[in-house]
Parts: sequence; structure tokens; C-alpha cells
Amino acid sequence: MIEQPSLDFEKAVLIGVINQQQDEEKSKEYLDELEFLTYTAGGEAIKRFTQKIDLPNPKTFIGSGKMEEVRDYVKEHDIGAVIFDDELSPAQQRNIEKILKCKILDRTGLILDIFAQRAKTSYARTQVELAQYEYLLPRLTGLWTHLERQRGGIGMRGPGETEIETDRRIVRDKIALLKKKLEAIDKQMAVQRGNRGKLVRVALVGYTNVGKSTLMNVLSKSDVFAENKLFATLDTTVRKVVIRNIPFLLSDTVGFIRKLPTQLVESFKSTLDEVREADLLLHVVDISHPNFEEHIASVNSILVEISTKSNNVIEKPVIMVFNKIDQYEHKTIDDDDLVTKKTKSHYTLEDWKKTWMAKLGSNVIFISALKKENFDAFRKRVFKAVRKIHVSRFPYNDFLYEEYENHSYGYT
Ligand SMILES: Nc1nc2c(ncn2[C@@H]2O[C@H](COP(=O)(O)OP(=O)(O)OP(=O)(O)O)[C@@H](O)[C@H]2O)c(=O)[nH]1
Ligand SMILES: [Mg+2]
Repeated sequence: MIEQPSLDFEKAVLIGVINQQQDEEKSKEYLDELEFLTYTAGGEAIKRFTQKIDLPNPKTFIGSGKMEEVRDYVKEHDIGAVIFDDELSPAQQRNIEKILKCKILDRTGLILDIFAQRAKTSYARTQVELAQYEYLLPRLTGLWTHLERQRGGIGMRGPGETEIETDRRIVRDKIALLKKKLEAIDKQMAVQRGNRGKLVRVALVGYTNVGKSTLMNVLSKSDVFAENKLFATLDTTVRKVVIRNIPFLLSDTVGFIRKLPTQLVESFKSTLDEVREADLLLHVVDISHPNFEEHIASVNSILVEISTKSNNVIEKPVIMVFNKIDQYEHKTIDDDDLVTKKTKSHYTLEDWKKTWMAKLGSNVIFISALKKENFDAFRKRVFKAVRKIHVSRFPYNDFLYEEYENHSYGYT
């Protein structure tokens, strides 16, 4: 009999904790995101375990009683992988693996796996490979050695899909080699960016799955891969866009996520150079996501992280683009309900506009990239910001660039 390749999702169990930093609700939200990550990696989260624990157990992260519960569940349900939302130390990972006898991943490992799966160009693959080896180095001893490596699935994919060498020295050499390779590509890319001349450069940034590529596509009428999974985009795409009569370069790049592995941020240095060197950032936010404020904070802290060495990204003009307004929902309170307190989940978009967003003045815009709602206002906003930079760069032809409203001919 010929074996059919199985299209089934690998069964996974998720583990999170509740503590002073994350209450039950936060913990649930984080696990929701972990579930989405698991799905993106090709797994199906069929069960969640959470434990209230202030300090993680140094040996097994969660307590021994909870671990037994998990072990019984894993045994009974043919679980392929147990995924922790928090970072595990190499020792914890080994200990837990001995107890549960299946693949143990943490959030970082899972994200690296998705990147490995999605990296298509040799450049992206080199970057992911470097991050994977750096993650692997402290975890080499005994990792997964008693498991059949051929099983594949989540956490087992690597660029090139070679067996992961278990010799530290080999891994170190490999890391050095990959770094050299990336340096060479970085130089080449810096030259390419230099050749683009003085055109104004605009970069789309934001949390993963917020609609950056969708926005890129409608603005530039191009065809960048967009889908409802995390990290659809790994490589940077740059397109020339013209609004009215002003041309500029628009780049779409990898999305950010809470706890983006530092190994990844470092190895994606050159991809993120596009952001670093941009004149204007469009920070895209999925306002229909209940956690969007936290997403903004994660993106901002990653922007600071990637800009500490060179010029400061934060100093650049930023337009906050609140996307997916077509999908925005809020809870309502009945008129006769005097008990329920109004919380952020009750805010309408108008309520939101009166919050901290009001302080950002004209640097805020609400749109739907998918339905093209408020799109003319969006183009106008971008036009104004680009025009300002453009005119300061080419002062002698200021008169060529009229105000958006005065322009007599139609769209570009
Ligand atoms: N309802 C709604 N969905 C949208 C909107 N914009 C984008 N989407 C959907 O959101 C999903 C993610 O869109 P992408 O454009 O791939 O998002 P991205 O920010 O490029 O994501 P990554 O590249 O994975 O970081 C897709 O399913 C889009 O169709 C919008 O305005 N409204
Ligand atoms: Mg994208």
C-alpha cells in the first residue's frame, strides 16, 4: 500500500502561567496568540494547561503536580508537541522532555520554526538559519536525541532540512560562516539602497497580521503575499508609489510580535535596515484586535531596539494607521444597566479618538485596507507627509508640488 502524505495537523498542548505580571485574562490572550502561532506552524492546539505560579520552577518551569497532569494527557491523546508560552532555559527544556517524552518547544522555538518554514529566498533562509543556530547552541546537549528526528513536524524544520549537528564546535563555525555570508549580502544591499537616490522612503511597520501587505498592495497596486496567518511576509518588498505627482518608495517588511526572539531581530538586521533608513513610518495597527494597545507597545519597543545603534527611528515622523475598522466591534451596555462599568471593550471608534490618540493630532488615521474605507483621506495624509519631506529635499522645485486639493487631475 502506498502511504498517503498526511495533511493532518499535529496535535499540540499549550502551557501558560498566571502570575503578577499576567492575570488570568492576559494569560488567556497570550495563549490565544500562541494557538494562532501553533496553527501557523502546522499544529492544532487541542488542550491548554495554565498554572498560577509566581516564580517558575527552576527544573521544570511548572510544578510537579501540574506536570503529572500534562504527562497523563500527552500519553492518552497522542500529542506531538508541548508548547510553552514562556522562554524555557535549556535545562528546563531537557528536564521536561525527559518527563513528557515528546517535543518541547517554547515561544521562541515556535517562532523560529515558522520563520524556517516561511523563509523562501536564500537571504531570508540565511537569516533564519543564523537565528536557529544561535538558539540551538546552548541547547545542544541531549536535545531530542532519544526522539526519532525523522518524525518532522513542528519544531523540526530547519533551513536546508539537514540533521542538526550535535557538535558545538561545528555549530560555532557555522554561525561564523553565516555571519560572514550575511555581512556580504548586507554590503550589497546597502549599495542597492544607496542607488535608489534621494527618493523619499516610507516604511510600513506593525505587529504581524495587521494588514501591512494588504495596504502595500492597494497603495502600489502590486501583488504582495497576504494571508490570515502570522508572518506571511519575511522578505522586504520595495515598490515605487506615486500619489498625485509625488513619487516615493514604499517598503513592506516582516511583522513584529510580542517577545520576538532577539536572535531574530539581530539576524534580520538588514531586512530591518529598510525601517531604520526610512524617512517616514506608517505604523499599521489592527484596531479590531482586543490587544491592539499592547501590540503598539511591542512594536515601539522593537523599533527602539533596532535603532539604538544607528540614527533614532523614534525621531522619524510616524503616522499611526488604525486598520480593519470594518471589523471593529465593541460591547454595549443597556440603558437600564447601572451595574456594568464602561471599559475599553465598550469604546466605539469615536471614543477611542478621544483617548491618547487625540494627542497625536493629524498623525492618526482610521481605515479599512480591505474595504478601502476612508482611503482617499489616507492617501491625502500620506501625500502631505511625503510632500513635506520631498520639498525639504528638493527645495528648488517646491512650486511643482501643489497641495493635494488643488490638483486638477485624477488619481495616479
Ligand atoms: N477585515 C479586514 N481584514 C483585513 C484588512 N486588512 C487586511 N486584512 C486581512 O488581514 C489578514 C492579514 O493581512 P496581511 O496584509 O497579510 O497582514 P501583514 O501585516 O502583512 O501580516 P504579516 O506579513 O504576516 O506580518 C489578511 O487575511 C487580510 O485579508 C481590513 O481592513 N479589514
Ligand atoms: Mg505581510
